[in-house]
Amino acid sequence: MMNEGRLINVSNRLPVSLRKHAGSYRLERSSGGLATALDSVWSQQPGVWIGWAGNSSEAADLLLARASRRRPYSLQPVELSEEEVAKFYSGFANEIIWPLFHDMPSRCNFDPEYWDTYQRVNRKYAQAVEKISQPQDFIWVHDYHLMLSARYMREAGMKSRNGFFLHIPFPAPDVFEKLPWREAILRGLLDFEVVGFQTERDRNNFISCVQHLLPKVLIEPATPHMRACVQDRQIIIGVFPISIDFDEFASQAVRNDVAARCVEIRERLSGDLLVLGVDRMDYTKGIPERLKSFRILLRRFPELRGKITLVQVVVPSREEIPDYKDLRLDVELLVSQINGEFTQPGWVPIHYMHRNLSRHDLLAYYRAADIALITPLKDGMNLVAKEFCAAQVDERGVLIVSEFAGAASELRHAAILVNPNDFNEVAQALHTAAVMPPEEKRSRISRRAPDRHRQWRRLAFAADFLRVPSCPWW
Ligand code: ADQ
Repeated sequence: MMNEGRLINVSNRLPVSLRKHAGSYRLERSSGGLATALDSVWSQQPGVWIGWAGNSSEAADLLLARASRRRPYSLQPVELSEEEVAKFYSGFANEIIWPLFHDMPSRCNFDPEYWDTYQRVNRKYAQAVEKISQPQDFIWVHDYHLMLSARYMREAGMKSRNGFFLHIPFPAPDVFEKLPWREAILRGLLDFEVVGFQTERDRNNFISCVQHLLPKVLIEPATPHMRACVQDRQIIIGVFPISIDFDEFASQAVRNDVAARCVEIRERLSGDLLVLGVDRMDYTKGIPERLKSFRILLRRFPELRGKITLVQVVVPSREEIPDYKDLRLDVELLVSQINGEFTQPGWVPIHYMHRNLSRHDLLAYYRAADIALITPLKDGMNLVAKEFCAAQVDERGVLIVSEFAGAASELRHAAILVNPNDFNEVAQALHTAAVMPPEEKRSRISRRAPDRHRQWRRLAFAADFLRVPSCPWW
């Protein structure tokens, strides 16, 4: 480490959330990709993580302080009122930016009150950072909830260097320009010193939006990155595909207890072939579309009935938002329709679980699966695809992945790529995977990590981000 300051990580949520059960608080791991990815990056790193803990009270603060003592970094909660949670988190972040950035503008609710609260809460996070940071610290802000925070840190006179990483896609200009506050968001992002994206596609979209909506900003190459010049400031715009801890996943997957659980799972399932879907319950993950593709498979290839089983695991997510409640009903209806159409004595085509799996069980399912079916309609990266690859210690699984997931560009040599909106194509890909000879499966999946030392290294993502010229940290 070259810098003497601390790393201050800022995200909407902390990696742990406080939940109230029977009158007392409990700490749980926050669900979702950001927590998984950053918790693994940060596991050895001293510093401070600032974010919302899901609840606040004296008892809750005590639990967080205790959790901080077990980690190399401390957890610093930001308190949000019920109204702020409704209008900032559920409202602006998840009813406007989330659907818009995933190319679904018709799902957006452009309520102007959401925008007011978004600005106010971004200021609140900036104040929380200001309170504990020193000039030599590096402030690393994560994701679409906090795109304006650098503006407020600058207004407060803070001198620490900072960077921003977007975990979700960035849309093309024809979609982004629908946002009523489009220039303010772009200017807010350009208030950071480094702006990072998951893929070239996202960075190119961001640059096109800047060129289109802020024509006075000069964009030039700063190999391997790009640079935006705003008055006397220079902002690095880079691509930093998020990585997982490949070696840790692989070494856990090979453990005897995981292998034993994997055997148990396969014995309990009646079909010969196990197809696995693992997702947060989110309309961007393409779960209903995947179920419809599976139905087409069973209709077109009757010889697979009784032989192929889809295990679909979904972790509950954002249940307070109406679209998410509707999605759950749609998914459950489709599962029961398909099971109603095809179930035979001794075989149920879809096993559906609506819950969080432990890491141990998740790894056992990854190992037990013959095929991983990962078909988001759009996704920043998709860590499930990478986790499945890392768990392939026997090199016998086939990965089918959507061409609209960020992970597709890195895994294209190992996976079968599909358009998730083309149900016939997905059904055909499933059939191809189902009849694929073992040598071909092995040869494909062995190409999952062609450049393992760069792409999968434990801290590759963070190291690359923090090594850019304006933050010589690592
Ligand atoms: P997410 O949209 O949450 O992340 P993803 O990258 O797939 O999507 O991560 C989901 C995480 O949750 C994975 O680590 C997975 O193992 C875990 N998970 C999912 N279902 C589970 C279940 N039922 N039980 C237990 N664990 C489960 C956002 C962006 C992504 C981006 C990540 C990281 O939307 O595009 O890849 O951030 O940058």
